[in-house]
Amino acid sequence: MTPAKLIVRNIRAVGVKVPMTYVLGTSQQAVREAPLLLVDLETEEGVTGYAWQFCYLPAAAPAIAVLLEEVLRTVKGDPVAPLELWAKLAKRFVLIGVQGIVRMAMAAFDVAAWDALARAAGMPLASYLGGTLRAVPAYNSCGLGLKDEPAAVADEAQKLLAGGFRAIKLRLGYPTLEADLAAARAVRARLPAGVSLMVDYNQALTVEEAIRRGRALDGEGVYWIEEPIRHDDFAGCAEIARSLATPVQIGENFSLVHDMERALAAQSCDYVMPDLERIGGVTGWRRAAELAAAKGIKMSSHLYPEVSAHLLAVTPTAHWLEYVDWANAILEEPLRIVEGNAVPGSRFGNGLGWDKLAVRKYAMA
Ligand code: SMN
Ligand code: MG
Repeated sequence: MTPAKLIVRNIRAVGVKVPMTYVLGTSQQAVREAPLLLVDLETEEGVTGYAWQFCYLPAAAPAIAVLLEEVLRTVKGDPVAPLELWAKLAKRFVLIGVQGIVRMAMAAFDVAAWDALARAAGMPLASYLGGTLRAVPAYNSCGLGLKDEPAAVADEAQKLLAGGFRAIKLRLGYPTLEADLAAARAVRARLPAGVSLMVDYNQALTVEEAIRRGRALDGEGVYWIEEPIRHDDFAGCAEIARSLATPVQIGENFSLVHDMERALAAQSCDYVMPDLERIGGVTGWRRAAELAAAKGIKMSSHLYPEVSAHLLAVTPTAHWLEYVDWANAILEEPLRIVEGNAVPGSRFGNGLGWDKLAVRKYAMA
């Protein structure tokens, strides 16, 4: 059998603003609507590959769409060969820099390219990458933002256990250590035994304060402390990781694999959680997974649960899938959660497909 040959024909990108079931109240900003960019890679052969991207700010959606126009100008007519196209695009963007939203546009294209290849081969992405489609342990990362009352956070935590989740993530970074502890204790007290609690500071603290608050949390049964300080201070993260009993988790801000290499060389964390669209799409994720395996570090995902479920199935040190329901409203087939595991459907490719009516309803103006 000759492998299917696909040629890049067109990229379509549509911005949507989807209401979130739970407000994402981080220490930095509260997000109530998810600005998503839906990316379709069309090939001459009629196979289409899909990716969605969380844009953080609505303004980034049209900006990334414009960069995807430049991606298309660069690779139109080329065979869909993600490694080669990544290299070609990296050269095209070298002067502006393969970072920020340039890198996100490249990553969205890469995710859609791998999807098209797996669809053309008639295989789920995990199988196409040499693994087996399987259920992946997931934590519910919806909601649990900063709130005025610890009891309100605990009420939300209880709702988030629906679906049989065995772990949830609490946002911290209140004005005081006491308020952090009150929220963590209120949630912990409401969780059944055996349910893990991760906490995420979203870079709110200084090194000194992170050690102070982290030591207080050491006695609270927290599963990991995420991004306590600015994401690129790897020496500071290393000092915190050395000082605390609770594992330190970072990675959603790793920009491509070389950033993760620097983080691991600095021993800045106990666990890693790269973000599909910041680490460099499927191509970047696979490089990160090899690196994590070589270093023996457990690797979780950040956002993008549908595609990450496939990728964690081929990640040797796979740890937790971060579940968010943000894309459910516009997906033909939302990712299923069964007894706390993410269970990918048996569709070909990464399983994404748009509910066209919903896309029209939530389209950005
Ligand atoms: C997060 C994710 C997406 C936007 C803001 C914050 C958070 C997480 O850090 O890890 O889920
Ligand atoms: Mg985080």
